[in-house]
Amino acid sequence: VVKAQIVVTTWGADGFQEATFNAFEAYRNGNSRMASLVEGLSTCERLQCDTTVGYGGSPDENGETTLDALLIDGPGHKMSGVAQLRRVKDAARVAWAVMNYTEHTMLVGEQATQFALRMGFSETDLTTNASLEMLQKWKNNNCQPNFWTNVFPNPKQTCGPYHRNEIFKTNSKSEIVTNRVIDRYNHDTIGMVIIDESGEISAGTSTNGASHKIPGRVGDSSIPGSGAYLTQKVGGAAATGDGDVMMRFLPSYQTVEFMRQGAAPRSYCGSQCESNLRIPLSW
Ligand code: SD4
Repeated sequence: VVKAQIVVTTWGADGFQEATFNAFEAYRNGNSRMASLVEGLSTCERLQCDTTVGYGGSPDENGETTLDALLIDGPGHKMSGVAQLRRVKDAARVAWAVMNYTEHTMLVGEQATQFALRMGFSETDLTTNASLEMLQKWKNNNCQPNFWTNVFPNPKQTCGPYHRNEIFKTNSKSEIVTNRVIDRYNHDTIGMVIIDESGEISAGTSTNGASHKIPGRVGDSSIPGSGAYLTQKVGGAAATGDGDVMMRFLPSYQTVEFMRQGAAPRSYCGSQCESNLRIPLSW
């Protein structure tokens, strides 16, 4: 572990840099590592980084935006998260309240919202004109009646990319995935790792998850070991991408574990690294 004040964040544009800067400034101004991490993640939630963090992005099939966040603090291996948080903008701060005011590690869905409201967070609609537009565009492109049968999706047979059904086979996620190149424009989410001058680490994530997901879906970002992980005196990692695949392999945990065994941090970061060592994402 490097002993210095370091803030590392996923991505470099659309608010992510401000998030990094704000976290660093918060720490330099005397705030705790965790407070600084939360400040960084909250910056992205406020700025709706890439529309993939915070309100007004990645609408589910019903058009609702929900939020996932995870926090990990090195000393004591403290951890807390929220998943599918509804109608509250501050996912990272709610996750922090879970850490500070409960003995639990994760709260989900409507009950996470009720907890947040009891803690004094305000309730607000996470839908925006932009997210409604995303929903409409997707419906126009994908939810047309089937060409052969002229059947429009019914409740049992919907057109979303995350359903496996016969009629709307061509919308299946696997086809979308194989047809697309993964680059910075189609996966995002903020993941942040902070290391302080004594080598202590905090890490966390915040996201509004996958677009057009089936309501109720929990992604990788709030799952310990998947969205982020750290081991004191070894290092931290955070991951973004196709959460439905990633969460099956705990890539952040695996990366830190490889580092614990002596691998260089860049060794296991994936196809865009120089190294050909990869986290196995298939079995
Ligand atoms: C998820 N990994 O929910 C997150 C979000 C993401 O591109 O990175 N989307 O699957």
